Amino acid sequence: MRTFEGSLDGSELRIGIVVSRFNELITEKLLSGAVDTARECGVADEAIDVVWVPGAFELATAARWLADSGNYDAIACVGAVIRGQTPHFDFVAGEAARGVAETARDYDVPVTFGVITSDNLEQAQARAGGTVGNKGREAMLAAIEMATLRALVDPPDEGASG
Ligand code: INI
Repeated sequence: MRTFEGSLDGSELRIGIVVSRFNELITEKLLSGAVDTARECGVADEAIDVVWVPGAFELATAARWLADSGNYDAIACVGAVIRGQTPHFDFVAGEAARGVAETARDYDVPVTFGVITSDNLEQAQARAGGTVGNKGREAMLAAIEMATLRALVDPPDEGASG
């Protein structure tokens, strides 16, 4: 039996972060959580690219562009959809989740979901570096673990003769 598990060593990784501007007071905290975590894990500053989009609905579109470039080992998406602010909550939150999941599947690059979906601003604050952690940090930890896991189970063809 063989067991594979990724690590939190980001020193060899190139990371993309897509962050939405809607609810920026929250999303800037998610971005900080993601960037601080990447640095803690050893990702070089010049290996971190941050891309801003208007809202959570647009996260997956930009994530696809980054995945398509082939320049990233993992992509973390962060955003905040707050129910009280829109009757479209379910559509925006649902499409954001679906789009991110489809991107991960279509491009074979880990794309993680650091999007807060909450009923109100207080709940969002609690998940953006408050009492319930930081979803941006969680998304970055998952991105790094998945990228390092991939390197174990699906390593590049280095040294293959041909
Ligand atoms: N986008 C968010 O990221 N969070 C929200 O809470 C939100 N609300 O409340 O509507 C929101 N809407 C904008 C949406 O993501 C798109 O940017 C917009 O519909 C244009 O496509």
